[in-house]
Amino acid sequence: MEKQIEKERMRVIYAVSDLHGCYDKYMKLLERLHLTSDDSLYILGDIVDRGSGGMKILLDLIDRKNVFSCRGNHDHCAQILLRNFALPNDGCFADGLEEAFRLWLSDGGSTTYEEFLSLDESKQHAVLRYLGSLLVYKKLTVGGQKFFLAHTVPEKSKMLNIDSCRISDFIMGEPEYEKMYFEDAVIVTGHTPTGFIDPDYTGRIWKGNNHIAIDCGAVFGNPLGYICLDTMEEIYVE
Ligand SMILES: [Mn+2]
Repeated sequence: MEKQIEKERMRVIYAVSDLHGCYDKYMKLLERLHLTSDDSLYILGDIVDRGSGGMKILLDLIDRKNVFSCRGNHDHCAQILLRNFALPNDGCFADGLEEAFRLWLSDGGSTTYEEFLSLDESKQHAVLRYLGSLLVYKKLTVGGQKFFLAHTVPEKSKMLNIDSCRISDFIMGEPEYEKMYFEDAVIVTGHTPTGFIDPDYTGRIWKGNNHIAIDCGAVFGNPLGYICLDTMEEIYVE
């Protein structure tokens, strides 16, 4: 009987975002979750930049079968700019990217760039392949509730016509948190530290208008927050 109950344990789905190279908090999160092969964790982008452990996180993610990652603006820049500026004999297609490279380095990319250069060639290619495989967004139904997961979403009028959206809308769009986009689906995003949505929510998950914002600003010294989509429980890793 006990065995049967164990067997019927539901799969559990979690979401976290904006790890920004915080390798220690990422490892603590995994220790807390005890993911079984039936469970899933979705990382909603910005794995790299600012913190110094982005490459270590990516190399760990490559081998995990039940952790899925969406594309954030920092991951997107890292993929393009590392390929053009950090690989030997490359740079021949980098014309016009120099300004983007300089801006990226000053916006948190320098730690990623240095960490990438310290990897051996096979790991560099593995990291670039993984960055190239990131999801733009993911639609899920959990316990009958629909979810839309992405690094960010564009304004409501664009989002309601999703087929005309561009990839950039989901990696650097500006959500209208004050508007309800969908009656029947919950949007989950990172990208904007919750303290910028409402200062009262600094370091905590923000919820409103069928939208859950989960970037608590872990790289700025706040806890790493994550949410269980089955129970809506919020959990925080210091
Ligand atoms: Mn972002």
